Amino acid sequence: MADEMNLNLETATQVTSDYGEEQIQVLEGLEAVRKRPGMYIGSTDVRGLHHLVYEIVDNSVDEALAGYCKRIDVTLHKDGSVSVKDDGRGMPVGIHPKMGRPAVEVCLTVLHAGGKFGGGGYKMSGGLHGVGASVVNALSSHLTVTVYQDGKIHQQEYARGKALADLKVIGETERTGTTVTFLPDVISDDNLDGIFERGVTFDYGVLKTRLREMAYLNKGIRIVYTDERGEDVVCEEFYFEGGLREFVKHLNRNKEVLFAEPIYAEGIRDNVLVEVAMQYNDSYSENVYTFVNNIATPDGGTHLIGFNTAITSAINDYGRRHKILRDTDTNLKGEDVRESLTAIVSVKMEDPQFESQTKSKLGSGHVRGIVNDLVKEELSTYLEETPAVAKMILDRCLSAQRAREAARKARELTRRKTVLESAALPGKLADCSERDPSKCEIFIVEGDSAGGSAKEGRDRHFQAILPLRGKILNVEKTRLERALGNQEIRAMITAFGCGIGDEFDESKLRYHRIVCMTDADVDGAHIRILLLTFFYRYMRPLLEKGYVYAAMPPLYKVTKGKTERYVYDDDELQRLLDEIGRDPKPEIQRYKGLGEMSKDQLWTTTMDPSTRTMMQITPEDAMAADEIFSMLMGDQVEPRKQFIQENSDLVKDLDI
Ligand code: TSJ
Repeated sequence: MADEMNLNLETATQVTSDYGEEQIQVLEGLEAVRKRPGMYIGSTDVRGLHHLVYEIVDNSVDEALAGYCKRIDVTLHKDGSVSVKDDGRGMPVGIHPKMGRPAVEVCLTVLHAGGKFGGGGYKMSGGLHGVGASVVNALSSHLTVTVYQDGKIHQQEYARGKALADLKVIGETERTGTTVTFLPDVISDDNLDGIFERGVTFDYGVLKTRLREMAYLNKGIRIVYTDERGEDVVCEEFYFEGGLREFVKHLNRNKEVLFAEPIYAEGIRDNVLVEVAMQYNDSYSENVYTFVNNIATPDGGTHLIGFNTAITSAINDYGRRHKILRDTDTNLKGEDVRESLTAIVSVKMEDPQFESQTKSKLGSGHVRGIVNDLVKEELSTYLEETPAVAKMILDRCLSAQRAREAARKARELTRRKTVLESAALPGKLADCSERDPSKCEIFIVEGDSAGGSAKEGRDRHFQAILPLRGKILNVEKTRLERALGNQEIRAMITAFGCGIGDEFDESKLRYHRIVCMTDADVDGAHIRILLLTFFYRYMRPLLEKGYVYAAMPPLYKVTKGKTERYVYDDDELQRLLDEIGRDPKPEIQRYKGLGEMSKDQLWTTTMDPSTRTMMQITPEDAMAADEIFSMLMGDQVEPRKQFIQENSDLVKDLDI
């Protein structure tokens, strides 16, 4: 590590005695980048284009991490170029001893010449590509670097990686810093030798998300993002004093949280900087995001393992010490302590090792112990010092543990039933006589009375009826896992015959149309949301293959003289009244539930394939339901009530 720069140059040039030869090697290096851009930036589409910006911004972020830069400006210009400006020390302009050229020029023209210039500081960011500024230069039709240093402004320009002239002093200044402006080499009619696909341009939102993430991951850095391309200039500033703490709050912004301030730990050990923020919310999902050198590691790795082990052990230890976990209780598992948890684990280190080619999983072994030790110590201290929060966390984890146990038992029950095969069909199921699944339909009907009408009204050759009692959702909180323990849900699983989750087997499905038939009111919508959420999480292929439908029962029956008309919503009712007239008064019957319809009415309006309307439900519909479900099942009753009242239409129309 003593002089990474020299080392890199040696590999890049091999023969270092002769300046001319070095220059030739340098040019060949950048030619290689233009020949195989994908090897350096992944692709030449819009994603590759954005990588250029990240690559340059990383240099300024490194300067900030070294403690010398407070603000970074990123500006998209009208001509397609982009500027990155920082207020750091300014790139070194002195002559590089081996290359005999200014260090800034070496950095921008020699492949892999990034990193250190002899001084202190780490190359922390840019783990994913980290290919260096010279690659960006090689892939830009034009690039200008400006260095503000020691009272002078230095500038040099390049085209496709080659210097157009020597670095020159162009003026005087009081400030310090570095600005790079570059125009990506995009193919066009005027530029057939370009690199990037025709028509690619910077996406405001994509860059915004990444720059904001950078600001969250590096507390105290101010990133000012300006888009000058439109008629109005757009400018946004990202600055988070709390860093990861604010990141976690942002991720939890739409959820109830267990305690207001995220738990935060930070420390540096063996040259590895570790930062962690965590906060529980009222959902039942786990959201733990990990980063190495500001790059996401979606497949986790040693830092994640260290974190998981640490929180599991710290929470168990606390529970034992304070007798919240009794001697007879089993230890909480990792999944119990991570349910409802939102957390960020960020490590910054030199030379991280990855397990996969895509760098999505950290492999460096020593990081496991470092993160584990630090998080365990800090979290244990926090729990001891904050007993009220500790109690809430333990309660939450214990309830997750109980739910896990219940879910296991429920799964065993349903599994046993599928093993017993058709003999175990639920007693309430009125099955059809047809055995070819492609001809069979099953109506899931809310309530026993509607179930009764449906059983009488159906065509028993191909239509099966499974009545559900509307009870499922009257409980304040329902975990899906707990729903699995519910008799009605179990009846559904056995009736369908196709199993759930990992054991799902489409070939065993007994009906190719699964129709949710619920009342057109809030309770009905509620039940439908549970059903869709359940399908979405445990039987998603059903939705993907288009097997799931919502029945469309009418809201009104309008009778005038001898004509009867069924009406499906309020707008339609008004239109009909306009059409047939309101004098003499037509008789309007409003159906409050399916149970109010006679068997014949139910057949004609909702079940008869030749007259009914049904909505096929897509996985996207179900996903929306799943999200709403999480909100509806939140801890607080009031927001839920309010949501249902305000959105009864939306809830009702989820499947439309
Ligand atoms: F590399 C680059 F051209 F892409 C680029 C570098 C672009 C931008 C916008 C900024 C930078 C940059 C580099 N900002 N700050 C620095 N800092 C240094 O290069 C630097 C300065 C001083 C010392 C030292 O040890 O004295 C060391 C370094 C690495």
